[in-house]
Amino acid sequence: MFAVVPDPIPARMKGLNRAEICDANFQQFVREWDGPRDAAPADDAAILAGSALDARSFRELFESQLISRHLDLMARVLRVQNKVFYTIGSSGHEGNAMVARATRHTDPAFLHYRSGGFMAERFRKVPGMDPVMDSALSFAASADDPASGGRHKVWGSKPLWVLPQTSTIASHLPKALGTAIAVEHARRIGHVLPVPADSIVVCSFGDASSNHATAQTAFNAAAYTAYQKLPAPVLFVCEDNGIGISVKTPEGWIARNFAHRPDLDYFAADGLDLAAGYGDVERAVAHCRRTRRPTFLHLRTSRLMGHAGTDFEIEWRALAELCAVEASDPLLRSAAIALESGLLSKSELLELYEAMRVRCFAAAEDADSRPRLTRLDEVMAPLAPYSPEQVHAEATREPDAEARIAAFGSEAALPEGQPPKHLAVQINQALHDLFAKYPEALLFGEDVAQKGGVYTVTKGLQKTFGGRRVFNTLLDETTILGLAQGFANMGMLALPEIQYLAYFHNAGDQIRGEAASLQFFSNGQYRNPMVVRIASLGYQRGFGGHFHNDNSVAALRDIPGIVVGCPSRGDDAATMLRTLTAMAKVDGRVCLFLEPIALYMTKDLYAAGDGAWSTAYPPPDQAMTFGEARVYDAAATDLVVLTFGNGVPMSLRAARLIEAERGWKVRVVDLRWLLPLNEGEIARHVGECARVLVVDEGRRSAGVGEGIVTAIAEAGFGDTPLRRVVGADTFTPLAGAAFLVIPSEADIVAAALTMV
Ligand SMILES: Cc1ncc(C[n+]2csc(CCOP(=O)(O)OP(=O)(O)O)c2C)c(N)n1
Ligand SMILES: [Mg+2]
Repeated sequence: MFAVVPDPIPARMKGLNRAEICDANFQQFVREWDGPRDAAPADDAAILAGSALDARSFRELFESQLISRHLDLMARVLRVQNKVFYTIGSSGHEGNAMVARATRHTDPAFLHYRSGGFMAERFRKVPGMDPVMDSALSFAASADDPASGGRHKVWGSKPLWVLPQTSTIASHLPKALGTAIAVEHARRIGHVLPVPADSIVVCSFGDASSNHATAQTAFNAAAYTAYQKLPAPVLFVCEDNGIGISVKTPEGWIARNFAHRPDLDYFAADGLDLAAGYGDVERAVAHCRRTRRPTFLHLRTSRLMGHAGTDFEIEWRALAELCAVEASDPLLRSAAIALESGLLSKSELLELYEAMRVRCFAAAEDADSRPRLTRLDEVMAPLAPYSPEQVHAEATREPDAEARIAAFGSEAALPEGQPPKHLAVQINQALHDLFAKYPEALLFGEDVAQKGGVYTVTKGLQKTFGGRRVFNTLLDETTILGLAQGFANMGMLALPEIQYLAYFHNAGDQIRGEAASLQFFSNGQYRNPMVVRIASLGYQRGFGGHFHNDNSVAALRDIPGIVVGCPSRGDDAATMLRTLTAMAKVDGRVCLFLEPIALYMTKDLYAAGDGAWSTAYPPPDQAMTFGEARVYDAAATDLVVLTFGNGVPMSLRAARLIEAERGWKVRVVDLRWLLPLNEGEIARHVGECARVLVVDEGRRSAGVGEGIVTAIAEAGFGDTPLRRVVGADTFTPLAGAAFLVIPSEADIVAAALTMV
């Protein structure tokens, strides 16, 4: 408590607008200050006796605090004039500037939304940058905003290594940990990092957020790493203001929960008092950098002016309590330090305060006059870049011949010289090829290493390429996808495996909210390229149940910006993997590769032993064009079946029966690319054929089939006879009953025969 709450509380402090009250409190506090004053310290002398902070550092930190505070005050005023579009502020958290001062601008940072002080301080580290103007542009959602190009108010900066963060609570902790692990992992595979090798990763969040499952899994994974004596130099900064929106964190809970966690080294610092707190912040940072261990910095803060501009605390919180929080304002403490140390006089202090107000308002008015995003194509420009020529060139670029021979064991063992093979083998071979091509490729997930995955698809990779490039993770999909983002942030090629599609959904926010959004919210400045392999879909015989036969492609279909590919045979898998990897490398795309489990071992198509679903391995100079379908019997025009995955071999078999029954020539189109759907290709086939059948093994609602039908209708083919064969809107049961809920060959034939 830096100011005493007057009793009784004067009328001025009962006001509705707490921003105005904090503002007035500061001025009154300075005017009424009558404490002792020292002679001003030299720049490099301690600001106060016993403090680890020198006078120059204090002066700069205090200025960073003032920048942050006046940006908040400005936002509250200009929001109502529609000049600013964001009012979640940093007031009470300005002490986080100390963390920025004690770290480097090349220490990657993933920040809490109350990081105005941190940002203002980090801006000092690169000459010529203006924290006030840059922040004002972001508050104003101007297209000139250097962080996100006006897409969102984020704390982000390319030159300052602040990766922009959306405000899904705790969702950034796994990728922060992943980035810290990646900083250390680079050395082990000879990868050149974009930041110094002794960098640490800063990750801040609130006290309430620390309870989130995503946060807890990151703490656990960090400790799990450190327990094995593996480095994970992440500095978790918990900015504890004692509350989350309106729910108080139980007094003492953060210390209780974190002070004694094994392998998460706990430090506490007073974020409300620069003179007292700085030494502790420095110690935590130095510990993290030196020991490379996950470090937890518990930073005391307070929350002023409500959760956001829309939060009228006075309506739900006792006035005395509110005034007590406001009395703990860290700027009052900084003012006291400045006065007590003799660094500033009262009038100098008030002048400084007012000058910063003027600067922030001027910047905001300037920002308001700058262009905003006014066209959809501008908004979406960084979301899903695609450079067809470069992708093609990259996808067909052959790996070094020697590296291939080493990967496959001998020239004679090169897969293109082998007899036709099924899907699982060819994915395995394609992965060997990708590893030969990209020394920075890493494959990781549950059981992928020695065992080679549940279906042995990655078998032999670890043996060939070593445990540094192919490794098991702990059992947590959120961490797997956080690691993928971390490796990608540090320039490596992440090939995470998710054991089953159901378990992707378990951690989907890491892709939906985080990885897929990075290029969008950073205006294309940051990217986290990856190819996520996921064992997917139903139709497994003798191994079933819902979770091993998950067919919810629907849950992926509305994730903006990602690419979802699903091959149905081995050669397509190889060429598609090359294209996805090239899209990741060239355009930074986040790609999902759905592997139909039930087709992994399928060798035959029409009859046992016909080998018709085994294919020759495409040499490494071949790749699939993004969006291109595979068409079976392109000359057929009586009926077209639009399908993917397990639907492809089923439809091919059904086609024979339909032809026998009706005499129709049937065209089967394997769409292969499920997101985005190639609507032009769909329309072309429908336009050329008399009837259309959509076979979608996913559920009826929201599945790929709905997208196909919409594309057909929108292309103007609403009159073409159409049937849809889809899964039921149910969970998948065990054993034979599983086949009741998904389309069968008989269903496909029956649907076709209902058409005239
Ligand atoms: C996953 C998720 N759940 C809920 C929210 C809504 N929400 C936004 S901020 C917040 C409280 C966070 O409190 P704390 O972590 O203590 O941070 P503070 O705002 O106090 O700095 C909540 C519940 C969210 N953004 N994300
Ligand atoms: Mg809080």
